[in-house]
Amino acid sequence: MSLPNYAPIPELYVSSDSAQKLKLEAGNLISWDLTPRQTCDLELLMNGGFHPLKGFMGQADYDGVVANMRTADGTLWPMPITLDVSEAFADKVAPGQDIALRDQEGVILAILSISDKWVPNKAVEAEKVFGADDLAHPAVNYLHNQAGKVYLGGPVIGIQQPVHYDFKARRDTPNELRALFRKLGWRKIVAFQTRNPLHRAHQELTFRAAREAEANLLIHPVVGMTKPGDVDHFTRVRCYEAVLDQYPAQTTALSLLNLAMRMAGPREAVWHGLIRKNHGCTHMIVGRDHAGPGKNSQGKDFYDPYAAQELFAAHAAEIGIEMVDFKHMVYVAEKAQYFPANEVPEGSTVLDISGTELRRRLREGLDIPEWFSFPQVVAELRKTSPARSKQGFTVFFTGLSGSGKSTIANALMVKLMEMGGRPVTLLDGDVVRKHLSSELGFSKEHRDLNIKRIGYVASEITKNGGIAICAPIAPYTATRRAVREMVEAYGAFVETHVATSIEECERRDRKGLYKLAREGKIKEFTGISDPYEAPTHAELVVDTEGTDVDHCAHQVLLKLEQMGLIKA
Ligand code: PPS
Repeated sequence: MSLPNYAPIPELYVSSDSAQKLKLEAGNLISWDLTPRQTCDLELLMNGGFHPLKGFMGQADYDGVVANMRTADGTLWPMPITLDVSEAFADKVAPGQDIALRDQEGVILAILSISDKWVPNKAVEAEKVFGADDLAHPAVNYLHNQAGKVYLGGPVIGIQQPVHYDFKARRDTPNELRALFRKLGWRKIVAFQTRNPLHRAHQELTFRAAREAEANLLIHPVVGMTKPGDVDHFTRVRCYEAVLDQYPAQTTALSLLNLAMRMAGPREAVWHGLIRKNHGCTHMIVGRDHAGPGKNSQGKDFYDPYAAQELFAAHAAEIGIEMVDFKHMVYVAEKAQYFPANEVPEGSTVLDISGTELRRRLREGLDIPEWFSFPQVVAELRKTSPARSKQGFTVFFTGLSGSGKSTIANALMVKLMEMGGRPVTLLDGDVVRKHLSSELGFSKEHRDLNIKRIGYVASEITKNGGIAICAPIAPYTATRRAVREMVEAYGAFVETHVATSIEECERRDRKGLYKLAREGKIKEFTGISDPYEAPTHAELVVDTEGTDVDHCAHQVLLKLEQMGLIKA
């Protein structure tokens, strides 16, 4: 079981001559523009990373995988790999038809011969695959709020790999890695899957894991899609490259995997095992809470921390790869050395810094000791995560029309400008609708589009170190969450609910719109004839009834100070 298979794995690509021909012919086909996640999935389907899958799953395979982790022919495969599309697109195509799959720049990557088209039961998929139909799980949120309503399945003909301009030399297909292992004569290869920067404890544990298994080590980080809020892959790869020098020469390789993770814990661990097997590895390190999604909406862990190891162990023979247990490594001060937590000499001082503590220290610009991480890694992290008081951020006001959002936002803007230091941009509801969204109305679809545009601009401002203040109604929770995810990739998102009641807004009726809405002269009016989903997890709630604007703006400033975003 633990001998590598150097022989090439089947890919789904056609020859380059056929690819040229197909590309021309595919110009006449209906095209689907792949989402970033689908592009990741397609890349691994085509290059054999998802072997033995031959395309996006049809309904029988999907049903089997959802129900019991097996495709229709009984093959172990724990994760649905599906092509989700909108209803409008699904209406235009039918089984038996070929469609072109294009990347976001319009390049044709593959042809899908549609064999199945169906509407999945997403609640069942969430329960079975992710363990709970709970939107706090990033993949469940994706399933309900981002994925299309209809699935298409069928075999894929690969035309070309998705183009990557970054870290080209560090990306390898399964066959390229197999060839490399053969060339180097590596017979046992232990893979380390990660979505985080490596610190000294990781270096120690991977080194030990490889030594115990008498294997070489493949550091195989995911650079496709990880958990929202993770350190971006550009920074991480620079960190991995720095850590690579810490291993004995010729023992360790680094290769980037363009996988879109689902954070599905136990099922994800089995999936990662199959993917590593396809990449020629013989062992994989599975840790505590492998690919864990964080807490559920009740504040509890989604999975038992050892469930991933158990499920992997139960299927190890079938996966064809051995599991190496992750040892929790801690630093023992007296010995100036790392030890597995269960081998610490009695009476010694154990030092450890949790992920949360590390983020706090980075945020606040505090010391990160050398025993914890490598100076180059810390320097890279500091470059991309400057102290919070130097980062960009977004204050996102939400509330009914006339609740006072714009007034507070304006007051906040001038106060922040008075303080100086960072450029401030106000994206007020009305102003945005005049410039960015002049063609949009107030249907759910148009409102969502409007908010996503605001979110996009705010995330760009945040990324570039500025302050974005947004003040739309933004009535839908899922859309606000999507904006949060966009912004949090670069800085803090401070959702502020201006919680003025509908009665008070209507009483004020500054623009006379409530009256018109009551008379039916304005349709789909928020709070009257259209929904407003009040936030339940906003960073701040301000009440404008009986409080003046200045005080409300001050409350926001205090919150920003408390979050370390501004200095008093
Ligand atoms: S949304 O839902 O977030 O896209 O709305 P937003 O872009 O903030 O626009 C709200 C402003 O448009 C005016 N207006 C309406 N609001 C709600 N519902 C309907 N049907 C509507 N029609 C026009 C209204 O002046 C809102 O301004 P504010 O500043 O919120 O009072």
